[in-house]
Amino acid sequence: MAYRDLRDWLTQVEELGELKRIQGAHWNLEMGAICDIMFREAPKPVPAILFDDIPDYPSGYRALFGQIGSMKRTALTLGMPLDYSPMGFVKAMGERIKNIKPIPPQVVGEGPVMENIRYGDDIDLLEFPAPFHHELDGGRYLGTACVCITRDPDEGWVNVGTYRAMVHDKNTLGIHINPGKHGRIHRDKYFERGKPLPIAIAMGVDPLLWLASSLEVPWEMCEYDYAGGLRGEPMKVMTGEVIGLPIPSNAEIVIEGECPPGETVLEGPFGEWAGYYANRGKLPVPEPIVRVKKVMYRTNPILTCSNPSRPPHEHSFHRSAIRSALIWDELEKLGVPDVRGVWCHEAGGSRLLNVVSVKQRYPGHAKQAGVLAAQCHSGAYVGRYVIVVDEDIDPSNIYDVLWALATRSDPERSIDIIRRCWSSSADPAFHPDQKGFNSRAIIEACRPYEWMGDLMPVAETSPQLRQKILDKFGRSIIE
Ligand SMILES: Cc1cc2nc3c(=O)[nH]c(=O)nc-3n(C[C@H](O)[C@H](O)[C@H](O)COP(=O)(O)O)c2cc1C
Ligand SMILES: [Mn+2]
Repeated sequence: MAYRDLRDWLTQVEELGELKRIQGAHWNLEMGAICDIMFREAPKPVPAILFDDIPDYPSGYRALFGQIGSMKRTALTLGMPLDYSPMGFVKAMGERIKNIKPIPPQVVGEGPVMENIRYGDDIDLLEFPAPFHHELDGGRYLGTACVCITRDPDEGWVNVGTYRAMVHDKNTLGIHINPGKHGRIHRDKYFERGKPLPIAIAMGVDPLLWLASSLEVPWEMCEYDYAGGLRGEPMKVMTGEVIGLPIPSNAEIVIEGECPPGETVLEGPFGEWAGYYANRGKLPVPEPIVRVKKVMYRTNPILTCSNPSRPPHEHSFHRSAIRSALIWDELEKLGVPDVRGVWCHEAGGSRLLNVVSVKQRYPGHAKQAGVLAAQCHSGAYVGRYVIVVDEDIDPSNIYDVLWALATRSDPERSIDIIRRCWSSSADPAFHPDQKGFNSRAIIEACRPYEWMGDLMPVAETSPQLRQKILDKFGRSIIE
């Protein structure tokens, strides 16, 4: 059943047995470390973790980590059946994306987020238990599992993107938006005119909106409309009093403010999704400031947090699964036939190591799939390797992918490099002074198309013989 807001979603997650409540963990390192340790060491599915009784904060002021960190929670968020294999989910999600009809948000006059309102001197961003996530971080982060709302000053459309925000003092944040991100292009357009960027930042939003805001939804497509399309009913928004932009009326916390051009504060370092402090290592970086003018929050707010670190981390799985579906959808829309699967491996931070499987139909088909997977919008940002495999390889099965790579490719014949592609300060393979571009390897780990009539058979038991053996000797030989 569709949920109404984060609190309703949490009730359903608890019924699924996927919510762990922890009392007394400190905002300073303990919450982040618990999340990091659990997502790498606890048996799967790792539950969402709701921290309460956080030292220095009133009981009831909670922090939620690991929100969408399992198959069931990903599917629940999207209103899909809860039990899929990874590839089964990617296929089903692909169907949803293919048929999506964006639905604009419904504007309402009020919402639960208005329960508490602060202006001016009464604002204190550390009223919320913003975590100090990892040991080498440079500060406390209010915005990680957040959504940032901006408007394009030329074209008028609204973007909702997840960009991290570090608390600088009681009413200012430093915000890190990478080049090419939609909110960054909006900000650059305001700054080019010498004008401040109006911005809202919300935490504890409908998990589906958070999911949409952190994905590569196309340019000019508002993530409110996209999330509404995925849900089949509109998101609820109010018009922000200070900035005039739509803000989620059922969020836990909403901040309105502006980024004035030319004003920066030191931001970071912050442990990032690829598993490193890649931006400038141990050093903070000057980033534009957000001056906060108004804060609204629900009574006993839940601050949603996300703790990227060495993978697998809390959002590895859902980002791999959903980005795989997005890339697959784009390949089909670009006219690539017979794509049989896509998987963005968690070990690559769900971006750096992507595998596409195709049933080769013509010479050059595999290369076309690989190059487009590396450059379509969902795959273009900080990719590195795209491995193309045949249809008998499950791209999410890393052993089979490595088998195909080791046995069906020859480096000289099979690897092409595309230079000067869209990278990021988060690309750990580049020195801080050399960030910006990276290259891509397209690796054809398929059997060469020209051999198709003359394939070397795979040395494995046929399905028919396998069945006979299992019938005769019982499944106990494999279970
Ligand atoms: C937890 C989390 C934190 C993120 N932090 C940032 C960030 O600080 N800066 C950034 O540019 N992208 C960040 N991203 C990635 C963007 O949210 C993602 O690329 C999204 O597509 C951006 O929206 P846009 O396409 O509308 O720009 C983060 C994603 C997640 C899941
Ligand atoms: Mn966008």
